Amino acid sequence: MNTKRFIPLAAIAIAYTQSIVAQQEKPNILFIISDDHSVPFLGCYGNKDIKTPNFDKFASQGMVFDRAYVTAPQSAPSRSSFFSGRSTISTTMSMFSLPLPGDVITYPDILKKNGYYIGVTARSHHQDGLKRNKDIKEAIERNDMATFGQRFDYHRIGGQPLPELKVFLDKAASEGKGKPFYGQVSFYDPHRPWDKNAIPEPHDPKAIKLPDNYPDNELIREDFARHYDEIARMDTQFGLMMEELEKRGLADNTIVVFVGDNGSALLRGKGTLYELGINVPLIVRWPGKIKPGTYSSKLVSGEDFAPTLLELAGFKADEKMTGHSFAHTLLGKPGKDREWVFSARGAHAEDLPVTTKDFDLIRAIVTDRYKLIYNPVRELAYWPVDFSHEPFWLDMVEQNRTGFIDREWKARYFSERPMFELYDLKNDPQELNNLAGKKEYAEIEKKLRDTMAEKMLTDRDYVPLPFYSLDKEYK
Ligand SMILES: [Ca+2]
Repeated sequence: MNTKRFIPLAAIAIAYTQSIVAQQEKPNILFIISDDHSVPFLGCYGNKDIKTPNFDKFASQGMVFDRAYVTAPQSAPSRSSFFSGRSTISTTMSMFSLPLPGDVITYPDILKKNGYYIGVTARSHHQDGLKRNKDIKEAIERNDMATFGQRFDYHRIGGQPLPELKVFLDKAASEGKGKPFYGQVSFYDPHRPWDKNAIPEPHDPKAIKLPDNYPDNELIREDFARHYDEIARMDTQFGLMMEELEKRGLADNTIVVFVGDNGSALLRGKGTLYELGINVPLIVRWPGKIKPGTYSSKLVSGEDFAPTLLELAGFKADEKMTGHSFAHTLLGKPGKDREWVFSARGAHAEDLPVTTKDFDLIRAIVTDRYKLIYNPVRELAYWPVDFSHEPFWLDMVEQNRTGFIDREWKARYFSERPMFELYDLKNDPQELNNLAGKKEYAEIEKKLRDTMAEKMLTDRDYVPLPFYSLDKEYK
C-alpha cells in the first residue's frame, strides 16, 4: 500500500482550517503612488510652505524615508522595478514604450499564488506598453505583449484614486472573500500640466522658498506654487482614502506604502538622475508593527519593494529579484542595509532621439555620501521632460538665445555635459561641484565606477561600461 497517499480525512480538515486561519492573518497591502513627486515636497520632509496635513498625519503613524531612490526618472521604467524587484536594465524596461515581459515575475504574482486577491487601479501602471501612438498600440496587441489584464484579479486603468479604491475594496470583499488583498492605486497628481485652480486656497508664489541655487523669477515661482497646489489636492484625497480604510475596519491589518514614481518635472528633476529626478517620498505604515513617527535615512531602491513586501507577508522573493529587503528597518530589527542604489535613464515616450526630452542615456550610483553620474551621450542637448512649453522654460530659452542668461544656468541647461559627474552629497547637496577626475577623489571615483560597472554587467546593460583612464581628461 502506498502510505503516502493515505491521509486521514481529519488531518486534511485540520490542515485546511489552519491554512484559512493563516491566510486571514496575512496583512493586506495597499501600494499608493504619486506621479512625479520629489523629496522634499511634503510637509513631513520639513517643507514649511506646502500644505499636506494628511500626509503629515500619515507620516506620524508610520516610517518616513528621505533617501528612497527610484531606478529610473520616468514612470514606466521606474514602476516596472516596483513590480519586478529588478533594475529596468535587467528586465529590458529602460525604453518607455515597452511592456513588461510576460516571463518577468512580479511580487503581486507571488502574492496571488499564495492566496492573495490582487488588483491595480486608477492612473495607468504603464506596464503594458505605450498606447498613445496607434501604430505602437496595434503592434503590441498583434504580438500579444500586454500581460497585466491576466496577471491581476482586478485590473482597471482610469478614474480617480478615492472612488477607485472603494470599488477595489468592494471587489476584494466580494470576489476575494476571505483572502487578504494587494491593491495598487496611482494618483495623476502632481503630473504636469499643473492646474491653476487645483485647490480652493492656492499657494502664494511669493511666499515659497525655492530650492537653493534654483533660478528665481516670477514665472518660476508661479510654476512652483502650482506644483504645490497639485500635491495639496492629492493630500486631501489621500486623507479620505485613509479614512475609507478606517471605516471598513481595514487600517490595522493593512500595510500602506506611499511612494513617488519618479521626481517632479522640474529643472534637474524628472528625466535626470540628479536628486530631484530620483529621490522620492516614501512613507510606510503598519499599525502595531512599524513604530509610529519614525524617520530613516537608509538607502532604499525601487528594486526593494518586492522583496520587502514579500518578506513582511511571509513569502520568499523570486530568485531573479535583485532588490534588498528593508523589512528589518521597518520592523526596527538589525539587518543588512544597502550600500548603494543604481538608477538608469533611457528612451522616453515615442519621439526620435533629438534631445534629452525623448532620449538620453544616464547611469548613476548613489551611496550614503556620494553620487557618480555617467553620461555616455553627453553631447545630446538638454531639453526638459514635460515642461518644454511652460512660460518659465521658454523664458530661459529666450535668455539663452539673446545671450543674457546667467552663466550658471547656461552651464547647467544649455551646455554639453561632462562624461562623468561626481558629487559629495553631504557637502554639496545641490550637486554643483563636479569632483570627477580630481586626484584627491580618484579612489572614491574608482570604487563607484567599479560598483556601477558590476551592476551594469550583472544586469546585462547595453551601454559601454564606465571604465576609463583617470589620467585622461573628459570635459
Ligand atoms: Ca511619473
